[in-house]
Amino acid sequence: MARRALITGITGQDGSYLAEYLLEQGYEVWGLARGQANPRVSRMRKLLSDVRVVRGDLLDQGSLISAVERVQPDEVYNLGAISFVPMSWEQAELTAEVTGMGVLRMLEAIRVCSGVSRGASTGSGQIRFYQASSSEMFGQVSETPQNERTAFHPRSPYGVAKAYGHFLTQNYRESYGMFAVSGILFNHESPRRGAEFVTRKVSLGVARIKLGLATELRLGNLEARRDWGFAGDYVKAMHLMLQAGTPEDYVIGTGRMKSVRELAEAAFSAAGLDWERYVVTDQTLHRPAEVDLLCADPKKARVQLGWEPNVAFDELVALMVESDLKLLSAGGDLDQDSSWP
Ligand code: NAP
Ligand code: G4F
Repeated sequence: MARRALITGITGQDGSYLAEYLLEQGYEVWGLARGQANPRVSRMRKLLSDVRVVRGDLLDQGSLISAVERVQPDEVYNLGAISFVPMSWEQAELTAEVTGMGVLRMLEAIRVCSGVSRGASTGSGQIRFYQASSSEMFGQVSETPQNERTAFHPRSPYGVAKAYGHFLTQNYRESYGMFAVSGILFNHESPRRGAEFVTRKVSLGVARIKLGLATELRLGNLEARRDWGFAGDYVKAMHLMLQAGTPEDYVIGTGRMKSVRELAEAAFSAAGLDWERYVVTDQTLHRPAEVDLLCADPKKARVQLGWEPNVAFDELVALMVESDLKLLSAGGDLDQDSSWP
């Protein structure tokens, strides 16, 4: 019988790549979708017609219990979150509820539905749980590169909410013997990345300028450095973590970092343009507290899971620019329905 996976956050970037990958592996894939008439659900259905949809919301415990009861999954991937860091200052309580408490509700749904009790051991037949933890938890980093033992010092309400979800996942593993793991993923991007994140903002900005639809690109802190990889590579790591013999947490990243300035340089250059002529810095885009740098040490994932990233930074940037040039040339815009190529 096909293994069954339930993915929260199915309408997001990672949900789409993970669903595609699991379908290729022969899984029956279910996606949890929220809202009465969520336009992102129809966009997802266009791309992934084989995904089955179950309604539910990370804010609603009962809906998660119903979803788990209905789907009877072998694996649950909790990717749903408010994931845009600046929004977490504007709606800190909502971020805590969705990104933090949502983890508790999902874990409880699994615990209740599978009848797991205290002190059980991680046996076969259990629902395996993946939590989308984040390198934002490292925040003001205490060492570079960051590994599974690096201390957390989150710098945003989002990072704090993710740290709660991370520790709770560990706690359910230790308290109930659940096969519950966290992937501490560093920034990963793609042509399906939300337009609010800096890589896609830049690739879309370059495409608009190249096509004569804009004359400048406004950015915030050009000195921030990130470890950027390709989302398609990272969802494979999520799957590998749930196939491992023992439940453990892993850092996933490339081990290389670039600044936002270098990102802009690479993206404009991919379109044959000089970034300095178009990029304007805007103080209003700076954050109340910044994460200056993030760089992964993915050694544990390489050694224990055999995971390695395949797409390098320059290749990733070029493919995003190329994709946005095609999208905008074909008359696409950023309506929720058409922002995915
Ligand atoms: P994304 O594109 O922003 O997708 C977020 C998803 O969460 C969307 O499907 C959204 O659904 C869903 N969601 C929001 N509120 C919800 C609620 N109340 N109930 C159920 N679902 C809800 O994020 P992503 O880039 O794919 O990232 C996936 C996960 O990995 C997130 O948890 C993110 O925080 C984490 N992460 C991402 C990165 C990265 O670089 N991409 C790195 C580390 C960790 P709607 O369509 O209904 O809004
Ligand atoms: O692309 P960003 O918004 O991503 P950020 O804040 O690193 O968060 C992403 O990665 C996390 C993993 O580390 C995830 F957990 C999280 O869900 C999300 O996917 O910003 C990257 C950097 C920041 O330092 C920001 O200050 O780019 C800088 N930046 C400079 N100008 C900008 C801009 N960011 C955005 N979004 N827009 C700008 O105009």
